[in-house]
Amino acid sequence: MIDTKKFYDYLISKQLDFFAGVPDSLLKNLCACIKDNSDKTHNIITANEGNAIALASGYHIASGNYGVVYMQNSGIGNAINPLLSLADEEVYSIPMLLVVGWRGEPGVKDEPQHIKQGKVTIPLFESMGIEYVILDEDYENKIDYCYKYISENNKPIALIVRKGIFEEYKDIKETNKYTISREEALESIIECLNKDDFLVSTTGKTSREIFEIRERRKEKHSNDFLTVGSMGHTSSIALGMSIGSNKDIYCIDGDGSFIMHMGMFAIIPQVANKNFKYILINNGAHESVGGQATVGFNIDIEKTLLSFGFKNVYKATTIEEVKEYMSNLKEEKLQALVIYTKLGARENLGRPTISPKENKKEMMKLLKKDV
Ligand SMILES: Cc1ncc(C[n+]2csc(CCOP(=O)(O)OP(=O)(O)O)c2C)c(N)n1
Repeated sequence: MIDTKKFYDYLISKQLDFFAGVPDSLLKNLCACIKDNSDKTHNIITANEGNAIALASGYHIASGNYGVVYMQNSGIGNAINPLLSLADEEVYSIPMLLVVGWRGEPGVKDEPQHIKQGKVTIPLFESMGIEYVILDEDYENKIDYCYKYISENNKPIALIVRKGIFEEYKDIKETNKYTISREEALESIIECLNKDDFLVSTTGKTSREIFEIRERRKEKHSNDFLTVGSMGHTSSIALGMSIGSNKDIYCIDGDGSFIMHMGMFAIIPQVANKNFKYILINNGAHESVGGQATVGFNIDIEKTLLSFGFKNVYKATTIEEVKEYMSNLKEEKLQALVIYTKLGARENLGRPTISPKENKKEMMKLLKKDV
């Protein structure tokens, strides 16, 4: 294993001191260490991974220094456009170090949404013509190699990070002022739903908690589309479903996911039918991958949604408020509910035991029958 602080210090000793990216559970300790030791202009958690590539590019253009962009391999998709049309050697040729968490590495057990991404991670870099190095204990040599490569070739390079390689950095327990947990909020949302309402929930622990709540309530899962991957796209999936069906579709999003592709919220009110219901669980963090902050508490999400064209936006901080506003959401107009929750989840939280394909199949059967 690698001492996380020593790894960070070695990057700094090479003047690799400008960090940007979206956090990942495999990079949890590294992200905590960067946060603990860098100031906020030198560690920028971006809305999505493409933003981070562009940010590191601008920083390089202005300073001549090299940025470090961290991401989960799920984020490569968001990064491809600026990697190929901005940083690529056939365009502006911009050097930077990519630090990429390798979920779904072949041979390592992982969740369904990571399997294909894990398999194609290396081939994706190969086909983009991006050199890569797999990180191991000999990190000084690996960083030296990357540094030499980017400075000599003016190109990005990827440092691929396997599961469990970074040692535990001191566990910084983030807190906020809210009192209800995400799971409690989800439980009361589900209590308020009618039997023929459908929900689409975001990636991470939200969907895992919903799965377990349904198990506890001895209810089936076929009304819930548990979006296991595709971060930031939950609202678009729900919008598509609300157009394709006359059922009420409740989208349950997270603040990190909302911010990742917020542009879609300018589109939703232009086209959404009254059966699209939006609920955002705002804990101000990417809680599922280690609790790294989002700007969820720095921006006025309620006003933002109103300015995009939502008719009513409610803010709930207690279970009583969640229940009250859930009944308002049933009214036939475009409305949203933003629920503010504390951080944290149960230690023993499980994972859905039905496959995504099975989940989709059951849901489609049900929707078809009810049309
Ligand atoms: C494109 C992409 N980037 C990063 C990730 C890793 N990831 C999974 S869940 C998550 C955090 C989601 O945060 P939020 O929507 O606020 O929900 P919370 O975890 O706080 O409930 C991240 C960054 C991912 N799955 N996909």
